[in-house]
Amino acid sequence: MHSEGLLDDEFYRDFADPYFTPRLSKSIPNAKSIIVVAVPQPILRTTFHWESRKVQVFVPPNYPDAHKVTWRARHELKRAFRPRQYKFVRAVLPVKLLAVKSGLAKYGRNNITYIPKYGSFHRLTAFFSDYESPNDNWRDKEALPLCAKCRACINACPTSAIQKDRFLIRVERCLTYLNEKEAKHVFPKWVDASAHNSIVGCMRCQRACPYDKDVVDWHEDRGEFSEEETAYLLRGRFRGDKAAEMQKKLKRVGLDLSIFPRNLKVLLDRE
Ligand code: B12
Ligand code: SF4
Ligand code: SF4
Repeated sequence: MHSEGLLDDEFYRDFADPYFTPRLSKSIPNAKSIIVVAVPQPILRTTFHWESRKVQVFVPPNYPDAHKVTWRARHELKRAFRPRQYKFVRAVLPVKLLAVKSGLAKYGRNNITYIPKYGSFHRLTAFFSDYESPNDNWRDKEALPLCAKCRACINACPTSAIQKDRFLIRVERCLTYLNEKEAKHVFPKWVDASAHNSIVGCMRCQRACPYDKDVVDWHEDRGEFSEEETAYLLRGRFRGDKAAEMQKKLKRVGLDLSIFPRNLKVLLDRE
């Protein structure tokens, strides 16, 4: 895709290694299968106290508990195969593509994957295993049936990253691509202030999708930041013990100091 000019150069440079360069883990040279697991996850809602107000912000599914999800998936796999004992070694691979080509999920036009019941509200994780599957379900990429006629995500996308004339999104326009970068990268002028809707990432295309209608309000309240902590995050210049302590607190809600103060500032300005 990159050699055909379909993928932005900077995006390709940043993500090619490790995600698009599959390598077999050295700890399992005799791997026979790749097992992909989808773990349902809600949106997190976290609170910042600012100027005597409580400002609630969203953290999309997927950002919190990454290690916990992998740990839980491995635990469930081990349990499912008992009394036989197989290895499950985490595989760093393009997991949406694997989930779709193995029949676990389908692609939406927004390029996110969907599973029954939980829609796009899931985290994907993959493992190399020495278990040899008797079945081979490998298939072509498949889109959700409604995508043939629906345009909801195209209309909802605040940066025109999802386009009518191609299935592959314009990643370099995706708000998530821009707001996951370190805070020293300012948002381009063409990003409207009203586009920002989550403290990191973006929920617009998922919220608009009919396949997410049963889960769209599924959220968990987690984390609260005092006026003093909010002021600290808005100041920037994070160093020493205070920064380490704050990093730990942010991790619990799936966040990281690197996106502050930029991402919080745009949400508070909007308020
Ligand atoms: C790089 C990356 C990003 C980049 C680029 C996203 C992208 N679309 O490529 C950025 C930073 C922008 C990003 C954003 C987000 N990401 Co991200 N990201 C990844 C990562 C590391 C690799 C994805 C990848 O392989 N991209 C390369 C492109 C080329 O592959 P692709 O998106 O699968 O594209 C396919 C389709 O276009 C399809 N296709 C092309 N033409 C056609 C035609 C037809 C008919 C069909 C059916 C298909 C089809 O083929 C392409 C692949 O061959 C994965 C983790 C991992 N290890 O895989 C997480 C991952 C994909 N991200 C994830 C999430 C949740 C997100 C966000 C939703 C977060 C958020 N709420 O803000 C957004 C969604 C943005 C979007 N609309 O895609 C989850 C997805 C879970 C899910 N339910 O799908 C993943 C899997 C992380 C995880 N472990 O769960 N992400
Ligand atoms: S909003 Fe519509 S077009 Fe977009 S992924 Fe969902 S069903 Fe497909
Ligand atoms: S995550 Fe947001 S910016 Fe990216 S494609 Fe979806 S709606 Fe557009």
